[in-house]
Amino acid sequence: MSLTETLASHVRANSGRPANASTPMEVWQGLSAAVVDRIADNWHATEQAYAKGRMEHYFSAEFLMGRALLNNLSNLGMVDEAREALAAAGQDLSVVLEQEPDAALGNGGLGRLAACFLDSCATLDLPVAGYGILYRYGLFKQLFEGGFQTEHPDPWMEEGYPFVIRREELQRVVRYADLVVRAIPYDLPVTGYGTDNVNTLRLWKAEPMEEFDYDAFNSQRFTDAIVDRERTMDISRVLYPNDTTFEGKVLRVRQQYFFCSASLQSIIDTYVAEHGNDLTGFATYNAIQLNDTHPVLAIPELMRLLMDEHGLGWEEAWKVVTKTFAYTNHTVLAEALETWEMTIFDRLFPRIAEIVREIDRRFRIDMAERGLDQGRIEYMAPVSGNRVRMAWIACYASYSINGVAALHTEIIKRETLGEWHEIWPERFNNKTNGVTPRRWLKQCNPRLAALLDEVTGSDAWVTDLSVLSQFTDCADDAVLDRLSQIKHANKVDFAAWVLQREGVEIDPDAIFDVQIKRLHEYKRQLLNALYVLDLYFRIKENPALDVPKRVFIFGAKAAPGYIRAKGIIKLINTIADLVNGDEDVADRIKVVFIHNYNVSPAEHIIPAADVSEQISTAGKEASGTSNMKFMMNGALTLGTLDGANVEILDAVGPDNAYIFGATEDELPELRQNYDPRWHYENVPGLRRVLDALTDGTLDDNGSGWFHDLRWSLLEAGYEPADVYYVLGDFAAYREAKDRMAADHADSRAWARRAWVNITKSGRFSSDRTIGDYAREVWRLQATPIH
Ligand code: 26Q
Repeated sequence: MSLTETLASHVRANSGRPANASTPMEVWQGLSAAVVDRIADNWHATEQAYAKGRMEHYFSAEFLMGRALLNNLSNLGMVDEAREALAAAGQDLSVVLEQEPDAALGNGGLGRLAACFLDSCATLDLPVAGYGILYRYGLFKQLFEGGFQTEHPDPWMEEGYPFVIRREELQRVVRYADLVVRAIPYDLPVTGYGTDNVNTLRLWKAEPMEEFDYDAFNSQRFTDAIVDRERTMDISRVLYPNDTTFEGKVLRVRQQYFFCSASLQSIIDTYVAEHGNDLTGFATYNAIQLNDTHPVLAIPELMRLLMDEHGLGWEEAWKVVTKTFAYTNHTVLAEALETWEMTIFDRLFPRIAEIVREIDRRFRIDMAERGLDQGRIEYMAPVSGNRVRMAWIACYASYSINGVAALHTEIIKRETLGEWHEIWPERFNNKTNGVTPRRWLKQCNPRLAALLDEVTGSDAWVTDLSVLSQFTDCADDAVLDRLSQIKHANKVDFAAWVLQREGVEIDPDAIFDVQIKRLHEYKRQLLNALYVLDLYFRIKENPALDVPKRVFIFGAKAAPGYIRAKGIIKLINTIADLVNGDEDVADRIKVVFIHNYNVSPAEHIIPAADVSEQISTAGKEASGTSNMKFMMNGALTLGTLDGANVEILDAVGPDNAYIFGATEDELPELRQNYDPRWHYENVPGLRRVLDALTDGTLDDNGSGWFHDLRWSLLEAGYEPADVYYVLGDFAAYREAKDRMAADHADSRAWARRAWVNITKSGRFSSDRTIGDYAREVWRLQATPIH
């Protein structure tokens, strides 16, 4: 059947009207249903084919998927067909696509990485499934009220979401000491580019065992009838919005156990159906990747299922477990490490608590036999001081432990997980992150994609981005001028989008300087803000100052409880008001804070960027992934030697990136004698901007937050001041950023550097990353269904 026909019938079924009389939202629903219709048979065939062989299961509390429709149309080669089918019904594809809500089931980098990985696994025909939670509310919606962030619920699938299929027949029961719940799987199809395989993301929803407790109701206990039902629904109600500081909330650990237990039961069922009841061969057919420590409860839970439900002894079960799990670490921040109070485990799942204690007991014996001293054993023990340490359990039970960029892996080997590396160096490996070139180049930047097709003579780059490196040197002036025109056209589109969305007018001829990522002190949005304020004062002081036109673009959500991060948001909004409202600088600088930054806004912002801000304190950003997206779209990096920036610099060479600031190996010594006050008094511009925080120039509406920001940099009480070295790096940052802006005037030379970045971005494709995981960690074979 033609798409025009299936589309018409799906829209009709959905709206009760013909397509030309339906709303764009109804047409989005109908077209999405038509896509699922188109892939259904292949999806089923893929599920069957994978069940027979070895599979990898990607366990993650977060999948930041963004929108699905364009991605699926593009992967299936259906974009033109869809555009025509809609046109025939008087509907515009781009309008319809903008109806779709983002599936924001993640906070930031870790969740989006999981989504890019799923795309690459499907594209590479790899037997991989994702497992997580179907949060009813994704990451909060961010609004600004008087420059302050406010948070609002995101009921993203309330109007219906055609890409998710409830698998009633595959439901499982998850038991807590105080609550027994049903876990219902909702499957999302994951298409790949140019393949018939359709992989699966399985998201679990918690539902009450019985829709309603009639006993309680009949005996007049009306609230009791509702309470347990609500307690159950709470489990998959909302994504926790903090991404850097651990918070030991009972509901959070309930969520973790919920999806781990349900997913393992589902995997075991498939194993039993194919290979019978003897689970000793489980690890031959299954491997599980733990996306950080959030799913580490899967380790004791698999022990429980193997021993209590499938009759294995401890040693047998442990042998299976230690051949099954692989662990990815995403952070070196101490405050992010998950440790849970043992009493919470005792109260929620006593059998898991018992198994964790037994893991701990055997660990201590094992280590004593290896000759480790008591202090060292206590430091590494899975349970200590009545707390369960999830990272230590992961290290002890996993056959592979990896970091997410070369520098990050060296740091975890040396510091964060140093003790484990000493005992098991062979478990450690690096897997530098990547991003999918389908979403982050082909779909979001069709103009550049067309140029790449033309220059390379085919679209092979879409599934093998490394081919671009053969074309680094073949860009003549004609190609470079085309590249400049493409960037300009993208900036025109983006300016219209910003005007409509934020009410701010920006000039596409200005340099677009962008920092988009979660708000955290270590990411140093404050350093960027101080630069903008300093530049403003420089222009005010000397109106004749010869500086190129600039637009400073920010996008960031702060965790709702992270007050200092919220202070930085308020500060940037206040600087934006000051700068944008001042006639003296109006045609020189503008500041835009894009509210509610998410995957879809990123797809508008990144293709229009000239400068990619990657300015974290060296050693703190595990990898970063927006740095890769910008590079692919021809923005130049302004960054520190941190995370994957190191490898980006290595790929493009020092002439094609702007690197500044203290390095990770210099910082310990620099910190010894660090005196932020000295910088305040001696570094040009610093005193003026820091004083502006508190002298009435900038108004924090009585919150005291600007005072706190200044204090954190200069005094900070008992703590050392300015732990993220903002003032220490200010002069180097200002120099590099000024130089970069001046360099932009030579548009040919700039375009050449952009071209180098684009063509050298191959190793930052998630296809490369996933190829490495599949070969070196998962030992997986491609399994094409046709
Ligand atoms: C933990 C416990 C309780 C509640 C929340 C959390 C939690 C949730 C999310 C802790 C951490 C996260 C997310 C971390 C994250 O996104 N890390 C980023 O991962 C990227 C992919 O590897 C890297 O590129 C970034 O450098 C890293 O910051």
